Amino acid sequence: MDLAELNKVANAMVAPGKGILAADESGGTIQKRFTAIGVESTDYTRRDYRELLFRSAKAMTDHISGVILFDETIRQKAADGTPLVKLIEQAGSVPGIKVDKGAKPLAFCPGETITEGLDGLRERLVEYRNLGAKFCKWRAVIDIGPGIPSYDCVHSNAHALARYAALCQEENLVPIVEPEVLMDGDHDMDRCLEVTEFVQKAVFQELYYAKVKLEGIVLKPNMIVPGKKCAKQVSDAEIAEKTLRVLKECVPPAVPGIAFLSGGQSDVEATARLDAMNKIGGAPWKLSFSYGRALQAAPQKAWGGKTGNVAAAQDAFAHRARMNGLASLGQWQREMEKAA
Ligand code: 5MM
Repeated sequence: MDLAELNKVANAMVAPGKGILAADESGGTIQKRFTAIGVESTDYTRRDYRELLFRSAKAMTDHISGVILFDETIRQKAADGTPLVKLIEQAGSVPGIKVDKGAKPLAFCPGETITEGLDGLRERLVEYRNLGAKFCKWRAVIDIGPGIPSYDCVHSNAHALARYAALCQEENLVPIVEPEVLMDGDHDMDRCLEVTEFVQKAVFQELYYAKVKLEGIVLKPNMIVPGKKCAKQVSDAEIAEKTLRVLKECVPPAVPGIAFLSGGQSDVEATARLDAMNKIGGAPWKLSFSYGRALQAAPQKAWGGKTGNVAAAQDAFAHRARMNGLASLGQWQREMEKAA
């Protein structure tokens, strides 16, 4: 393991004014996104859509530090034959890859999942490295509901995340460690806080046992928010304050950066809350983004599968990338959204 190299890549992934584009939707998820905009999901439409994102020169160069790809995408070529990975590299961005095989039902834990993909992972990492990946991603999913999450679910997922992260570092790939506490449901903000704290503590304990070097990871957590169906919603300021409070309790300062997931927040909400955290300031790690939906909802809508809409989709993507880049510096203003 070359820790200096891992640390260099991790720092590049959370470079000031930049963040990560999560474009690693698996087949089922991208189909759902395309269905919502009336586009059939085929090899070609998926390629065309992702190519338009990666060819958004200004967005990619100025505000996207890295891109998380899906297995299909890391092997795909643009319409002119250039590998999509090359487009990302040419923009000065770092290619990465989702290596988990998805969340599957956890035995004896109804309603809960365990993320799978450890079998054969060492060999897959070697292949992804040869295809150009510099970092990886593994997402654990923790749902909140009556009687859940269970200790088994939290512990099993934390253990799997740690085993994945150790394998990545052995192969000189930076692991994005993503324990996502879902915001579905009607639980309040305090319940999200309590569960997130439990999950983060478990994850960092397992990372320690697995000998993972924290200087060579990027953490991708949820923010502390009330469930979508909770009657009591709260201000961006409160979300920012509580999210920082929990993360300071759990995340050692050796971690170079925290790149949040958006998790179903609207795109402007995800930006406003990241900005609010950076405006508070004083955190020992960089606070950035690794958004999927919050970066892509607008370009997907603008594109709608039509070649004539590519420029409009790229403009929409560039706008969201810039807004989040500013939020990662605490320099975003709501009026900038209206102006656009
Ligand atoms: C882009 O969405 C990712 C892939 O999801 P599936 O494996 O279900 O297809 C997802 O892992 C994503 O990287 C994170 O959940 C963050 O995305 P959001 O949309 O929550 O910012």
